[in-house]
Amino acid sequence: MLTAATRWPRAFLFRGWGLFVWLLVCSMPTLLFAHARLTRSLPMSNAVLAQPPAEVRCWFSEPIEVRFSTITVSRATRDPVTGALQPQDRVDQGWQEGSKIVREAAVILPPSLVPGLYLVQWTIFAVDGHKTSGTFSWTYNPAPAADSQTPRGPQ
Ligand SMILES: [Cu+2]
Repeated sequence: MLTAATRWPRAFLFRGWGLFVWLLVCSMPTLLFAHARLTRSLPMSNAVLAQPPAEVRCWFSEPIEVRFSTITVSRATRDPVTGALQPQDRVDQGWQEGSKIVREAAVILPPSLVPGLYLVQWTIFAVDGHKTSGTFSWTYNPAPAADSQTPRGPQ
């Protein structure tokens, strides 16, 4: 028969291990607990586009809660010393219509984009409540070099 003196330490130990294991698992970059990663985007990271895109579309490895997630697209400048991208004016016009829980989501861009460098910043909540975030950038250049990437449509 267990006494109060043996029960309490055991319960405490169990909770301590549970917390430890939970923290360990959640800090591992695996699919075990469905942390959502960005798997694909259009425009692609580092793309140089001759035509202005109408949207920025992102695909994630797990379903995300759109209501608690954000994707913003901003004009950006590159710090000449560090090379880091600094967001300037936000240009996107918010989410496209769609479901509240999706693996694929897009934000609308205005019809007239100024040529330049654009930074996409995403912060998303997977359906398990875990938050992940990241950035990527692309360039709209109406007169690109011959070897530039143009993933979208005919010229
Ligand atoms: Cu997770």
